[in-house]
Amino acid sequence: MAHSSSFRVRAGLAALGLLAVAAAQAASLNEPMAPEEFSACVQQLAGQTDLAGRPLARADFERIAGTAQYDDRVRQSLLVTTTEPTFWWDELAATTDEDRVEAGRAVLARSAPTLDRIEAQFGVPREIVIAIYGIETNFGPAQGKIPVLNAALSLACLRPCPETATARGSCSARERAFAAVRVVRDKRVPTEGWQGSWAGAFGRTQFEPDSFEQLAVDFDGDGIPDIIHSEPDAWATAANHLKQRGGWTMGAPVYIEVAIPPEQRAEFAATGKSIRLSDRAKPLSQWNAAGWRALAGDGTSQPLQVAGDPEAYPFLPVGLPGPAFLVTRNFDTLLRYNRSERYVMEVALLARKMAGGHDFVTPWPTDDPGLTRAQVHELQAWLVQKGYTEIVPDGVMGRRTRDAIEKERAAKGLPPGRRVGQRTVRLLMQPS
Ligand SMILES: [Ca+2]
Repeated sequence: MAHSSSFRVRAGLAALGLLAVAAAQAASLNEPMAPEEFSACVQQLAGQTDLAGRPLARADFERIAGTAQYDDRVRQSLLVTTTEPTFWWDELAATTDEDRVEAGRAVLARSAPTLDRIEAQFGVPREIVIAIYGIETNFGPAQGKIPVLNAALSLACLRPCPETATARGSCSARERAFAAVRVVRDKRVPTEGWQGSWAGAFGRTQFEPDSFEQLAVDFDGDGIPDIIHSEPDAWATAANHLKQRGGWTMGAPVYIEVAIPPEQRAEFAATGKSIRLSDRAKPLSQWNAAGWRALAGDGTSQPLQVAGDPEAYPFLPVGLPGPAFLVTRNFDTLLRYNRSERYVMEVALLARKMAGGHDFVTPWPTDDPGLTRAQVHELQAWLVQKGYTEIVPDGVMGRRTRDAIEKERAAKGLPPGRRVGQRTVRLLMQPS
């Protein structure tokens, strides 16, 4: 739900609802927070425990939060999210690459009995649960390395609540910090080594402390909801989130890629922004009657027919030209899990590929499509050989990799930029 890689940074930011204010506040992120400033902020938060959404004694907050330290990685991650542009085609290429599809299929195969029970109890498809697992932590190992208490408090101090947020539970960053303290108070996480993402999400499915408090489930039967060590607990907790916050319609797809009738295409012409018209929801049969068609894997148009005739509405990630979709209420449910449209489509596409389905048919409006993680890894190894020894090849397009790309593009006489795709990576790595 909130993470540390370049994709995850973006997802975390969206989850925090900070995108709108990020640009305006970026200036305040230019310097690390001084230790005394952090202490003063923690003291101020201590005086606000009566604003917590769930009870928290000031003494408990002071005792536990008093041990927290400012972590500058939180500021640096926030800064990247405000300055580093990202693209749908890059992120989908990495998050739904063949390696992740294969790894996901292996998890599905080895855990069928547990996933049978999760499907039955929560009414959520196993591919969706395992896609979340794959994207959040690469199926377990990438749970984050920042102490959660430090992350939650640093974030609350770097992103202070508006003075108008005086209702209980009214400010998400503050609430996350309070929840992190309560989770420690209630001994629901390890006292040593409780680590997660820069945005305070932790465990195999990256729950923020407040969601964890409300939704964590014990599913391996030891009586303890443990999303850090237990796969069944982490999966059931993710499924429980989807069930409680929106629910799932089994049999309804998250999205259907569509062909829009030519005479209706004008209003979707490219704006560079996503177009999501949730107030236009109507049954698929009515879209079909209006001339909209599903796009099959071979690019042919098919009638819009799904059992139960679910309601759907238009969603165009980048406008036209570009892929166009009708999305269902299942899309909205995933959006409540992580408030990022891109995250939702990543989960849905990865789930579909794991089930044997195909990628989007309509090309993205770029002549330089995104790289898989294996390709990013190869590029990083090449950059290390070129002398960029600060880069650790991990398949993730982070800030250092982008810094090196910027320099290498200039050296090769390519137009300035901090990204490469399938076409430019070949130009870059060509022997000169
Ligand atoms: Ca358990």
